[in-house]
Amino acid sequence: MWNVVHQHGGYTAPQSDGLPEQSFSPKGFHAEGYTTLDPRRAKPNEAIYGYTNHDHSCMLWYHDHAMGMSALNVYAGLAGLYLIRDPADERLGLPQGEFEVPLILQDRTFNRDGSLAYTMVDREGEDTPVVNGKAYPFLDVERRRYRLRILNASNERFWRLKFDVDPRDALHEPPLPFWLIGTDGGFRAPLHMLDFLISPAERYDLIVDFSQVRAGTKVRLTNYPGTQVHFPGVPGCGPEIADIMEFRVKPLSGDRDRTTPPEKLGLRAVAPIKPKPHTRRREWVVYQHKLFRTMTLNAVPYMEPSQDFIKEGSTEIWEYINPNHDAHPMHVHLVNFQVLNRQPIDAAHYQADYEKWIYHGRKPKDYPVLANYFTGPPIPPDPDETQSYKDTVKAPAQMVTRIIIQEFVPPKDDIASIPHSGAELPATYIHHCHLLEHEDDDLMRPWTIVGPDGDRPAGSHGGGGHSH
Ligand SMILES: [Cu+2]
Repeated sequence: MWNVVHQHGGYTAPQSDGLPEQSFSPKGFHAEGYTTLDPRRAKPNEAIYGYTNHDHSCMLWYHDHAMGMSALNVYAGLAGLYLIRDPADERLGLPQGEFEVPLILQDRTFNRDGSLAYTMVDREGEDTPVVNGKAYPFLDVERRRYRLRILNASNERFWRLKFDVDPRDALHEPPLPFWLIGTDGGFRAPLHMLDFLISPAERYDLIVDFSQVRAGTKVRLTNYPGTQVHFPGVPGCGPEIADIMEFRVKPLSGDRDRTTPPEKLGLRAVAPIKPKPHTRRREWVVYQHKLFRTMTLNAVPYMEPSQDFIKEGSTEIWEYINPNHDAHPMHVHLVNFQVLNRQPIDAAHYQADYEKWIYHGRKPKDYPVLANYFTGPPIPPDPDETQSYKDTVKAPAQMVTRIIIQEFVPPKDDIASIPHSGAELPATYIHHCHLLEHEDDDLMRPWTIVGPDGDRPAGSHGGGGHSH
């Protein structure tokens, strides 16, 4: 199978980012955009990439990003975690070693012989929860605090997760609250929670205190009843999954728990990025073609060259306009961002007028003015999204979702003294829906960071500058 690896959440130069057009095959065939560092050392069926890593701790992941087949490749298993550590974190008093547990959540369907079935071809959807590659697993835990680092690596499934305890085993009410201490981009101020909605590609870093239940308790990680594959709840995209995994609580072995209680962790609140009156807004319409049902951003196919040129160092507000009936998790390469707000729109009218604009030759005067379609005031982000850095955001149905991205700057230094491993301008990256079948469908577009001398790289015309 053709494939290419993308480090999700990484601060990476374009030539190492694993864009779809950089795909290559086991036999050494290369897509037109194939790149490798140190070409003399790479075999034809290899690519050498350089990752800068961040200067702070966070949980990234890597997965296949091949042109038109990332859904199949990830389903088959091409996904894994990539942890960045900061020595300063040692002093926080977090659960470590066997008490820090990564959990990769996916949904799968199995044939009778145990082999993987890929049902999305028929849009049936997967029926079995798989954690770290195991269906319905269990984990023995002690009566102490654990750090659970959760990634939703499902192709399409949203989960609303909670910890369930039989009321007879509960010592308190509610029995097992937990604290959110980090998201996609790293730590945040601890937030007390009872459940949370996680879309594909999002990460939640949790502290769960199993000393709050008796030994012998079976704590179940479950999906909130009624949570459909596609949030908020359009049935028909796959069976509901209730139970995911079980934690079997045992007595403390050895030392008492010396980790810091979550509310006393020295984690500072992330300062909000404040938009200024002149901060540039950029609209991205999640557009589904009314006849063919294919999906694009701004009704432009992925392979059309970049039309969005962003001055290096600038701050922008991106508005994901979603007139559809379900949510899309939008992922931006290279940058971390903050969720600004969401605002409901008259989706039917917006969609109709947007189509009018397309079918009447995309004249600027026909382009729907977003402000004319608001049906209510902006809504602040959910508590688990505020004051944290994200690389993936839920763009709910019939809403505009606004994110603010500060300082578009690619990593320019060469990595490990390898020539041409740093970014050069113009630097083209992508953003896309992280429902993998949507990404493959075409809900993905390039965008380009350019130097200070203008909107477009020199010599480009009519939206050129898509660097290969
Ligand atoms: Cu989508």
